[in-house]
Amino acid sequence: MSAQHCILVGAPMDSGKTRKGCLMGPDAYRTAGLGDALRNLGHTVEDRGNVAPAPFLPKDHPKLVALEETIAWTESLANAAEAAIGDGLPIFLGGDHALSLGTVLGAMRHAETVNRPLFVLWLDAHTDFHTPLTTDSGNLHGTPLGYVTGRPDFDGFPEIAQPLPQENVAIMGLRSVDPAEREALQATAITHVDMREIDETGIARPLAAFLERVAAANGLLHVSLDVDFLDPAIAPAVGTTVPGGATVREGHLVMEMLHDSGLMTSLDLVELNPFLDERGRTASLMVDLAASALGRRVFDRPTRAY
Ligand code: 5AB
Ligand code: MN
Ligand code: MN
Ligand code: MN
Repeated sequence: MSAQHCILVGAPMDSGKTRKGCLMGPDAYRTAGLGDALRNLGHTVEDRGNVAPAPFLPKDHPKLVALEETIAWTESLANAAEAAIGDGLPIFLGGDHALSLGTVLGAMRHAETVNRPLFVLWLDAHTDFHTPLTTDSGNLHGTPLGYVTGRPDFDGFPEIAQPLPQENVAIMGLRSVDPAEREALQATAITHVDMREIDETGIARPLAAFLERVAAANGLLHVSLDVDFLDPAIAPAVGTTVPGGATVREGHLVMEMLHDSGLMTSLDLVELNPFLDERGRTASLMVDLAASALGRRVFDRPTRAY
């Protein structure tokens, strides 16, 4: 992949759940040296600063956490994402995973404009396939894949004119799926790869198969990397830790394959909660993973103790 114009877009969104701290994520990535890491790989880097939510009036809801604020972020992030994807390779610095309600919507709008199909790779312990009606926790960071694939009951959110086709979505890293999500997902054509399958066959095989489909369709590829895709022993800075996640090498291998494919057109880094980190190790690991996705090779990597 040749030199890219990388566009950093901060999304200090914290409304997708009750536990606070993800709003510090964009500054943690900047502090951990994301911009320089990408520049050292020969890319140009433009930091557009942080997005703010559209104006909103908070209301109490019997179940959903910060619904109005999350809708407001979805509106502003969809606009920021649509604009940035037309200008280069945006990297959205979260912020919790509810930010993908907006970034994927923006990517969908851009894909429609350039008349190419959008594919989404979701690297996560969770499926994030709830609707506002099926969620038990009321945390909307568990809903973005439900929203963009056109599931119902997202009242008040921007209308999804043309949902993302189920065949264009792959979720990898699964190990915590709620019963309602499991039942709904099983009835879809969404590719879902759990940790058992990754243990048995490795992550390279299902990923290569998905990337081949993206390439064959001349698709755009949005990648959404949730910190909890990684094992909490190596990535503790996340509210929703689930043991048994991806290793450092599995994470890097995914990113290296994405780079070699040349297919990735936008990237979310989500759910980092710097308040829960240990001496910045999770932020640094996420920066290293992003660098691998932008061409850093194993033999170029600085030695670093995680
Ligand atoms: B994350 C859970 N399914 O709905 C829920 O971290 C967890 O963006 C959602 O993947 C986790 O609250 C959302 C139990
Ligand atoms: Mn997630
Ligand atoms: Mn998750
Ligand atoms: Mn199934």
